Amino acid sequence: MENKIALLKSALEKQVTEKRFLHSLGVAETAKELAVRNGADVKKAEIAGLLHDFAKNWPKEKMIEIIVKYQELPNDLLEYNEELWHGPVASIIVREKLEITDNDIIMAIRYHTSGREKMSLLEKIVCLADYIEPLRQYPGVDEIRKLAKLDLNQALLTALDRTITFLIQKKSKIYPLTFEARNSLIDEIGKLTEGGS
Ligand code: DGI
Ligand code: FE
Ligand code: FE
Repeated sequence: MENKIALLKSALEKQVTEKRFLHSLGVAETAKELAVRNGADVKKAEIAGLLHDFAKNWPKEKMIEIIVKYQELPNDLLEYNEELWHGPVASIIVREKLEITDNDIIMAIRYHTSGREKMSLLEKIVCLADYIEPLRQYPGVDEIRKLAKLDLNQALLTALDRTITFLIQKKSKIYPLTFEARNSLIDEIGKLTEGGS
């Protein structure tokens, strides 16, 4: 297994910039920690965290080629920001080229940027780890880091709020799955609060 991780690391290193590689190592470590804290599969978290940005530095044309060739991603993806493409593309490539067969890992990679309705535990972990790995810096990151130690859903909700606010300020389009992820988290948080205390 450690050998497998080492192989995946060297495959990743060939695809991305040095900076992106170090970010990916950070996401893998942070995803492992979040998995331990939240009772998820630690190995799956590590692999998904490591590979989530596998296609991040690919040219636009190469990403479009994969999206069109495999026809298994939502058709409207190409109508939204290019920044959303690398996760779905990576989810196909790791399966086809790196022999990752685990669907939980594949989906966590696929939805790490956009989120989606009713995200799995592993999807939440990878998405949040991406926001808070040690090398990440943006206003508000420390608050999300603190929340992540207390409550995965609240931390992810705060992170998505920040991204949505940031996109609105930029007058950018927003992919509907991001809204669906946020709405769904609010429902889940509500249900958990009703059930408790
Ligand atoms: O790949 P990373 O830089 O590590 O992080 P990421 O995969 O979360 O995505 C980067 C950017 O994608 C983020 O700065 C915001 C941008 N983006 C553009 N359109 C959307 C979007 N993010 C979400 N969640 N939803 C969008 O519609
Ligand atoms: Fe990404
Ligand atoms: Fe990332």
